[in-house]
Amino acid sequence: MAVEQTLILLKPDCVQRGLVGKVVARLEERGLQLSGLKMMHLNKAKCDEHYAHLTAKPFYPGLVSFMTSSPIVAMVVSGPEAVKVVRDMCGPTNARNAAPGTIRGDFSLSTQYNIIHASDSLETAVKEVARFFHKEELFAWERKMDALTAAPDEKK
Ligand code: IDP
Ligand code: MG
Repeated sequence: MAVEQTLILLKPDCVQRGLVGKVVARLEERGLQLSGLKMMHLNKAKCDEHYAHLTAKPFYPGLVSFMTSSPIVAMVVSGPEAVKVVRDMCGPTNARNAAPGTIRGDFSLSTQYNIIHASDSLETAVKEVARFFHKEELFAWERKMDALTAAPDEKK
């Protein structure tokens, strides 16, 4: 099982509602390792690049205003199959369909204001990590508790 990195954005609703700590805690408690974390203000150009697959959608102008309305927190976490693990922790896009226990299912009632972005595949994750983080902002560090987060063959 490969150790992967995935990109997470805690959206303006998450920051405005004071939920950053709770969401970061869930990721840490699951055993994912923080590799990078910073606050930033998205601009339209970055939003267009990040959501290129959605620019033609009728809701896109609203999505840009939302995502650029106030700061976000960008994070990279790593762990075995981190891309799928984090997507599963988020739940589906429409938070009303998200199961209790997922981040969207516990903290949101909205399709647009759904708290969190997470990369949807390993290929996307590689691009998204590079889109939001410079190499020197990412940290490969030895975490002492790693002997207990997964068996050795799950972290190759
Ligand atoms: P994802 O965040 O679950 O990967 P995407 O389809 O990639 O979902 O959409 C990106 C973001 O665009 C969503 O998280 C949400 O904020 C917004 N969005 C997606 N679909 C809709 C919609 O139908 N109405 C309003 N906003 C939407
Ligand atoms: Mg997506």
